[in-house]
Order: sequence, then structure tokens, then C-alpha cells
Amino acid sequence: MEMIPQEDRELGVVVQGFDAATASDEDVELVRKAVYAEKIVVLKDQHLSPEEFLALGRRFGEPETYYQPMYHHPEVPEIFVSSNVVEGDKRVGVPQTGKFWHSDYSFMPRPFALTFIYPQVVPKKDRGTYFIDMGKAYAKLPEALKRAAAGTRARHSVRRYFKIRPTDVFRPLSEVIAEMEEESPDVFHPTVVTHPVTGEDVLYISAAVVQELVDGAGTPLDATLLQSLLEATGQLDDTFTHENIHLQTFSEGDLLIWDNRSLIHRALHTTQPEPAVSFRVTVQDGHHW
Ligand code: 7UC
Ligand code: FE
Repeated sequence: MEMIPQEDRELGVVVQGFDAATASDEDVELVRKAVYAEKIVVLKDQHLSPEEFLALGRRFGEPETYYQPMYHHPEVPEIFVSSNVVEGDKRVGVPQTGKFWHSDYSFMPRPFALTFIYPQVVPKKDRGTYFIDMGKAYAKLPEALKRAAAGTRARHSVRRYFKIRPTDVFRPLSEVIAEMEEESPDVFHPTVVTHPVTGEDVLYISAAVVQELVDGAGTPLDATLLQSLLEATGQLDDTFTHENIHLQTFSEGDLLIWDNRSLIHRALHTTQPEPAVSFRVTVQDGHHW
């Protein structure tokens, strides 16, 4: 097994020669350390069945199944399927997922620690995922913004990106919304979290999910603070040229593992109708802030 920093990149390492079938506990430990230290690890040349992919995730933590069944892999429900492929009238998974700045499951009380993405059908054009390291982005903030964010909390909500399910057809929208609020009520997380493994301070907010910031007493703060923080971290740049934005591309056989506490991400979906399918496993690592 060999680890090589990604060329010309501030983030990530590439791992050659990791064989999930024969990897020792030491190998897994080295990869785990690299995920926390480098934020993204790309395992090259993986050939895993859905069951083997889940088994790999299990070596890093406790897999958590997505709360909505429409995303589940038909044989391995712990796998979340993002796919724009339709065969006849059958589809597996959900198209156009994550096309907005977010951290996986931040709208839940206990977001995932690590995300594993294993692309299955890789489009030729427009493939990849944008990332922002919110630990580094926090460190770079002007002191005045750091002071303003200190002690505040952020209200996270799935509302803006909750997807209408096939079973919702013909239902009144008010009922669907009431059900969404019942199943996944808004949650509060500290605006600045201390990463439980690395000890790094991370600005834990994303443009798609955070609705507002509140002070220590729970009183909503003026929206300009949230806007300034989103702006300063690069999340409002729709040209994706902000220095904080990293585009992670991938090739067939790549398996990406990332630190879902430190990074926010945003899928880059094909503009052309090219088939794209990706499998995802998410795990808890036994820590929480
Ligand atoms: O369809 C999607 O983009 C799913 C999104 C609302 N949640 C993914 C997650 O893990 O938080
Ligand atoms: Fe995501």
C-alpha cells in the first residue's frame, strides 16, 4: 500500500495497492488516520461487490442506513444509490442528489462521521464533486467573523432539498411537508464545532441546509452573519473559482472516503444526459461533538 499526496492540491491523498479483501487492521488504521489528517482519501483500483463495499465501510465504523427507503440499494439497504439511469419504468436510487453545498445528514441529530463514495457508472464529462474544507475556511476567517460566530448555533433543515417520493403523487403538499417535519425535524448544531478526533475547529454550516443562526439563548440572529460566513467560505460563488473550492474528480475504480465533519461538498452532475451511478456508504465512528 502506497500513499501519495494529490498533485497541486491542498486536500487529499491517493492510495495505491489497497486490497479490501486482504487489508490488515494496520492498513485500515493507516487509511483511517489519513482520512482525518488529509480529509479525502482516494482508494485506486477497487473491484467490490455491493456486499464487499459495505464490509469495507464496516471496518471503519458503524454503517448507518439512510432514513428514506427510496435511496436504498435493492439488495444492500445500507448503500445509498445516486443514479440517473432508468430501465423501462424501473429505476434504482434517486437522480440529482447532493447538487448543493451540504455535509451529509447535517439535518439529523447525529451526522455521519465518514462518507464512502464508490462511483459505478462514471460519466465522461462533468464528473466529480466540489469540496470545501470548513476547518481551513474557519481558520482563514477575519477575527471579527470568528468572534461573531462564537457561541452561536445553526438551525439545519432538509426542507429545501427534501425530494418528493413516488408515493407522494396526488398527495396534498401540506401533508407531505407535515410528514417531513415529523420525520426529520430541524436540528441545531454549534456553528463552530470542535472535531472530536482532530481537535480542529470547523465552521459547520452549509448554504443548502442551514436556515438561520441563533444566539446562546436561542434567539435568531440577523441573517447577515450567516450570509457573511457563507460568502467568506466560498459557498456563494457560483463560478466555483473561489480559492477554498476543490474539485475532486474520479476515474473508474476509485473509491473516495472523506471526513464528513470537516468537509462540505456539492455534486457536479452531468449537464449532458450521460448515465451516472454512484454507491454510498456512511458510517459513524463512535464520536460526536
Ligand atoms: O437527494 C438528496 O440530495 C439527498 C440529500 C437531501 N441528503 C443526503 C444526505 O446524506 O444528507
Ligand atoms: Fe452528499
